[in-house]
Amino acid sequence: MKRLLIPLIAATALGCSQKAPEGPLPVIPAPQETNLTGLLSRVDARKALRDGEIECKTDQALPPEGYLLEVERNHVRIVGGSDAGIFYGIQTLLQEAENGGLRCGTVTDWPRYTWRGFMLDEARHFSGKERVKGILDQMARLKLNRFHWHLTDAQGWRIQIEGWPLLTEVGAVGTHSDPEAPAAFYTQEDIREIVAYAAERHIVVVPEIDMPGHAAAANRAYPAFNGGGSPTQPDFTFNPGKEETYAYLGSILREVAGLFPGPWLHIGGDEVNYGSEAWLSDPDVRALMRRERLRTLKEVEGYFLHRMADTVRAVGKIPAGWDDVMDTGMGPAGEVVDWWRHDRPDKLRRAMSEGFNTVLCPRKPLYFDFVQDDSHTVGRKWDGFCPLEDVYAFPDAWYGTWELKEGDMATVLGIQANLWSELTHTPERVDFMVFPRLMALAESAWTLPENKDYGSFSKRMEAEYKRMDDLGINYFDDRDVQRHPEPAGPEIKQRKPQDWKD
Ligand code: TNX
Repeated sequence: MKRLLIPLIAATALGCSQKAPEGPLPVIPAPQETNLTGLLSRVDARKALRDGEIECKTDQALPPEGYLLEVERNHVRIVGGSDAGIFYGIQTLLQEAENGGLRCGTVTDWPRYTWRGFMLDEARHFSGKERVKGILDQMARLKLNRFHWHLTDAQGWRIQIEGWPLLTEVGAVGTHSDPEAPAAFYTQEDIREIVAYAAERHIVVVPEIDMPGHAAAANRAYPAFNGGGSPTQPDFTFNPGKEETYAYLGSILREVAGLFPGPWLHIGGDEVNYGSEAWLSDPDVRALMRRERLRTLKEVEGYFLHRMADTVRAVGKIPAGWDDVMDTGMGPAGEVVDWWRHDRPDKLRRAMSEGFNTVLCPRKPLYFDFVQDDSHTVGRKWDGFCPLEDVYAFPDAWYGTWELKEGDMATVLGIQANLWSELTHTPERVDFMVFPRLMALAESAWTLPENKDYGSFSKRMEAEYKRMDDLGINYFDDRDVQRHPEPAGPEIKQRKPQDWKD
């Protein structure tokens, strides 16, 4: 039996009041089952908060991330299905303590989904180590457990690769709003620090090295592997016709794999057609097409992605990619696809019928670069946007639109929100787009649909708003849209050619 000292909370001398307070347990995400019998007196709670000890143990009969939390007169006990389960039990206890005191009774809890993710794009604008740690703190508290880190794109390459130093010396220069912004990137030491910080919070970091498209920053550094682009997306692709490209990218992926202990390595694979037409006039690609009998650009893309997925497996990782990879003949060999094209439910149906491990992250409602209120002007709106309520209602409210039922969704691993950072150039803007939607995401990812209730969520959010006020988080206040005005977007110095118009 493990004993865990938690300076904040104690089990000694607990006395329960007669009656449990009305209303739901003040915790986000809402736990699955509670049986509450009373509330600790303020004095006892304060004493408990001063010098306590909690009994913690694991029991493998519980779901791995599940836990049982018992608060009795003189005792607090957490049984977790694993250390992660114990950690989540502690998160519940800490939130209770913050929000009105410890309840006596039991909480029996486990997650709906094993993949509860948030993606941060650091290529378009760089957030940096301290901000990322802050996001990981918020995620952990909300029981989110996957941090998808979009580290490379046309606007910047943000991860040091020892074998290819120009990737950061040259490729890390610039942002979406300022192509001349000084180089900003993570050293390998920074990466190790962040990965360890995440692991302490039971968060797995999923690195993404986007290929063969979205590669212009790398191509600025090493033009030898440039596969060309289009007038609006210059130098967009890696060159799939050159054998050297595979060796180059293979050595990058090997270094990346060594930095991230988690099982997944994401190789992007999105929107390749924005630049792949250039391949038709490239002699090396044409030779490849003849040699391998590839008739179309899609087939070239598939050839490239199959080889890179093999490389990912060879370095000991599970390949992950955006749902576009399914169009190139990639089959479900255990890899993960992120379904993002909300207007293509056929792709989701296909992923389900073919048995792809799928993460649901459709633009609507899970792209946090879309605005969350009609009055907002900085961020995407496409025949609608991504309000808090929609994030909360996800995914169940969409099953009808997708023509799918819960029973069809056996290979859904979970859900994820993505913050693309073209227009989030400051911490204030990141906060404004992420909160309070991150709380709704967490409840949608953790809590079973029968235990979700938007009215209860809104009540429990009151404490969250207070806490965010104390922390100085610049959230969007959906109760009073004037309260935190929308921060201005970036001034785009030299707008780079790109795919989006709004
Ligand atoms: C599409 S989603 C992209 C990103 C953009 C985003 C903006 C995806 C796999 N690719 O490159 O930043 O739209 O919403």
